[in-house]
Amino acid sequence: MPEGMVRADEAQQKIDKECASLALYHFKTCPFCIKVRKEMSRLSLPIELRDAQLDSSIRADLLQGGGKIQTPCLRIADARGNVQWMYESDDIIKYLQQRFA
Ligand SMILES: N[C@@H](CCC(=O)N[C@@H](CS)C(=O)NCC(=O)O)C(=O)O
Repeated sequence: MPEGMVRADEAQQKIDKECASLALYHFKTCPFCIKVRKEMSRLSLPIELRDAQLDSSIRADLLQGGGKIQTPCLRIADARGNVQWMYESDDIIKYLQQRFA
């Protein structure tokens, strides 16, 4: 994994808080997921990882919320509790870069 970017403590704490409303549904060995996880590491984003391959309840959440079993999928919740399910590794990477880079 690439070494993550270093931010001032306060800036990183703000990012950590924002990342608490995100979760990445992934398969450990999926190359598209690896690409996204690398970018998360590069940007030092502590986003919760949910293994949709091995954990059947996480798999069920993904199917019910996102509509299909495909990873990676980023679950994005906003302050009002609205939830967006973002598929496609390139779209997820673009989103993370635009929001956090
Ligand atoms: N174009 C998608 C491809 C994602 C993809 O094909 N993921 C595979 C895993 S590597 C998948 O979820 N397959 C469905 C399955 O295995 O049930 C992306 O870039 O995210």
